[in-house]
Amino acid sequence: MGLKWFMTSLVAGLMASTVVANPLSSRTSTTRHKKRSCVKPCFNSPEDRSCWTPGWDIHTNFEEEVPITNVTRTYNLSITNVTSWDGADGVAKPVMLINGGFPGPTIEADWGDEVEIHVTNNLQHNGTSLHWHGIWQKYTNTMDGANGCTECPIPPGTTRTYKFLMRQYGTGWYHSHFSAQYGNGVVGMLKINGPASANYDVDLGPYPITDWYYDTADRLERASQFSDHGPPPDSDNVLFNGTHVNAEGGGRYAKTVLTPGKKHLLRLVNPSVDNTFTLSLVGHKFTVIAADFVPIEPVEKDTLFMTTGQRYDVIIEADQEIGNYWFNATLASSGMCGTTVIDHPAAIFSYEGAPEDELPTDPGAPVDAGCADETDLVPVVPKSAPRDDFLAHKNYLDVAVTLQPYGEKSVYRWKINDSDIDIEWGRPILEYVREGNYSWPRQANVIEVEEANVWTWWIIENGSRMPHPMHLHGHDTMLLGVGAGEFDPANHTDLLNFDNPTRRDVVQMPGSSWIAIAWRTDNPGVHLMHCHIAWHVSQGLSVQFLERSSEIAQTVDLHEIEPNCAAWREYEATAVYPKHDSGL
Ligand SMILES: *[C@@H]1O[C@H](CO)[C@@H](O)[C@H](O)[C@H]1NC(C)=O
Ligand SMILES: *[C@@H]1O[C@H](CO)[C@@H](O)[C@H](O)[C@H]1NC(C)=O
Ligand SMILES: *[C@@H]1O[C@H](CO)[C@@H](O)[C@H](O)[C@H]1NC(C)=O
Ligand SMILES: *[C@@H]1O[C@H](CO)[C@@H](O)[C@H](O)[C@H]1NC(C)=O
Ligand SMILES: *[C@@H]1O[C@H](CO)[C@@H](O)[C@H](O)[C@H]1NC(C)=O
Ligand SMILES: *[C@@H]1O[C@H](CO)[C@@H](O)[C@H](O)[C@H]1NC(C)=O
Ligand SMILES: *[C@@H]1O[C@H](CO)[C@@H](O)[C@H](O)[C@H]1NC(C)=O
Ligand SMILES: *[C@@H]1O[C@H](CO)[C@@H](O)[C@H](O)[C@H]1NC(C)=O
Ligand SMILES: *[C@@H]1O[C@H](CO)[C@@H](O)[C@H](O)[C@H]1NC(C)=O
Ligand SMILES: CC(=O)N[C@H]1CO[C@H](CO)[C@@H](O)[C@@H]1O
Ligand SMILES: [Cu+2]
Repeated sequence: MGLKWFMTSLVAGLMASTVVANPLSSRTSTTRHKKRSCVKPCFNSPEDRSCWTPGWDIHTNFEEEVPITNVTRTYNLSITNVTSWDGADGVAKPVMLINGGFPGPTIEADWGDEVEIHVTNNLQHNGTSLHWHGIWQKYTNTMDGANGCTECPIPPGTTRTYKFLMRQYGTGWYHSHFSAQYGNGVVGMLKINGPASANYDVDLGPYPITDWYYDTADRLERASQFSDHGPPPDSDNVLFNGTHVNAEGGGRYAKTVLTPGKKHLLRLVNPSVDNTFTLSLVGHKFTVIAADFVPIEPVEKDTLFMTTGQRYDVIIEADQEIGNYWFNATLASSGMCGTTVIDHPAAIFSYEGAPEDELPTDPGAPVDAGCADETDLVPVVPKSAPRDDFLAHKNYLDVAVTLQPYGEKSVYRWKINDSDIDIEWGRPILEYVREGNYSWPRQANVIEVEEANVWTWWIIENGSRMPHPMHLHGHDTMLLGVGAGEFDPANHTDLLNFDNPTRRDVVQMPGSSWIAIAWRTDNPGVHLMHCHIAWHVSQGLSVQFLERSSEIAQTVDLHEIEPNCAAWREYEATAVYPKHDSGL
């Protein structure tokens, strides 16, 4: 560690402001939370990753405090349409890319930095909008990138700037929220440096594992809604860090180099449109230290289940013989959690000094893959919720798949609380809020949550055999419990955990089951909650929570969205392609 780095950290740490800018001034809290902070000055190093800078560490309650650095990191992202691209697995296909690659550039920042991201839509015939998955956008709701909810899509040929503070740290990703467009490749990673709950030597960075289809997401989504079409398509490949061999024998395996004897931090991300994976590395274990953007008490796993949208920060210790090892992504045999035509998708983890051109030889023990979320994920910063309040104030949201006539045919629609969402790109709910107009269409699926700083309770019941990865914008959800069938308050309340349960931003709701989740109304704004299977949200599986609507205008300038909305409405009036799904 260089002296310059040390001095910079020291100065930044000493100057770090102790009060988080809070536009709701009546609620500004000036009291520092008591932290188990280091007795010695706290610096992040391989010997102590729990430290960050003096006064800031893994125990800091990051929901309430941020080490504001006054650093702004700037990125330019350009989204283009490429009719034939073979840069992933060697098979040419139509894509939409960010700065010409898949995944797009990693947005990297330190905890407490601000980012300013200029997004230019260089597509000819699609809008776009970029959502920063897992970032709460507290007091910056207009930056959430959920078109039809918090903004209008960015029309072709124009640029919009997203600017926000990194209140959280860890691993995330960003993606288009314009229909199923992210399935065409409009995806990138977020890496926010901060403390960690276990030590490591080397940060290997983000490692996305994703399904990959040779047809376009637009065509697949349109086809998969028809009842005579059969189940959603198999993915044609699974990419590891953007690459893999293909079914015809071309392409190449992704290869990651490990330093013998060292501990490596790997930031796993599942940016799929449909698939879930159970991950394993032959001969090695994963020490899991974060689930989504929430640091957890370190827990060791031989295999790790990761549904669409989720992330895991894991530490891999290179303590085996020097050699090449398979890193496998196993799919559930039920087919309910996605399917692929590729046999045993895998990547290579290679120790320095191992033979360069040899494939690993040990296939490892077969992995028993299911569709259920990991358990035993205990957040480092504990949060508990009041059990008594749950029974009095719980809400039900039932999910059901229905068939609706569509010309001569019929199409699937995913309903939640009896309505499939259908947002209007040119009329985001934030615009209604600015106008004080509460007469949005029923299919905006708006749920108003007005009371400030209270827990809200949601029991989501699943009327289908299919599991759904449920993602909430604007908050981490507390997962109180999961069970089969219908939720029965008399029989099931005792099974719920209110004492520091798992918190994260995507939870897997199993088929024919219920989940009980909770979140606190500490973030005025419009926040989507949706299934992260692209086909399901396209076909309606989403609501938008309108939280503390009367306070939103005190936290963000709602006029900010208007120039882009005006440009979008002008474009949409003569657009080549019409909107053909929920818009999300
Ligand atoms: C950031 O700027 C604020 C306001 O100018 C200042 O009070 C604070 O000390 C600065 N923090 C750092 C780490 O430079
Ligand atoms: C972004 O683009 C602008 C305008 O072309 C340019 O001035 C700036 O240097 C670019 N910034 C980065 C970080 O690439
Ligand atoms: C992408 O290019 C193809 C082929 O040139 C064209 O048909 C399609 O409309 C374009 N899509 C967008 C969104 O620009
Ligand atoms: C986006 O572009 C694709 C072609 O690239 C097209 O199939 C689709 O309909 C377009 N969607 C919208 C809403 O413009
Ligand atoms: C992922 O790929 C990028 C670009 O090729 C590379 O720089 C990075 O090291 C790779 N990450 C891992 C964990 O292998
Ligand atoms: C891992 O992938 C390799 C290469 O496809 C395969 O031979 C091996 O059987 C797989 N192992 C597991 C545990 O899935
Ligand atoms: C579900 O929809 C009904 C009818 O629109 C509404 O009265 C009810 O409040 C909704 N449920 C929730 C939890 O918002
Ligand atoms: C509210 O917005 C809707 C949809 O744009 C519009 O039809 C209606 O007239 C507006 N209501 C008021 C009171 O402005
Ligand atoms: C609770 O479960 C028992 C056994 O499964 C069942 O007989 C009983 O009806 C359930 N209670 C309620 C209130 O549904
Ligand atoms: C809302 C809803 O459809 N709930 C169903 C969820 O699944 C169980 C078991 O299949 C059914 O009993 C519920 O009716
Ligand atoms: Cu779903």
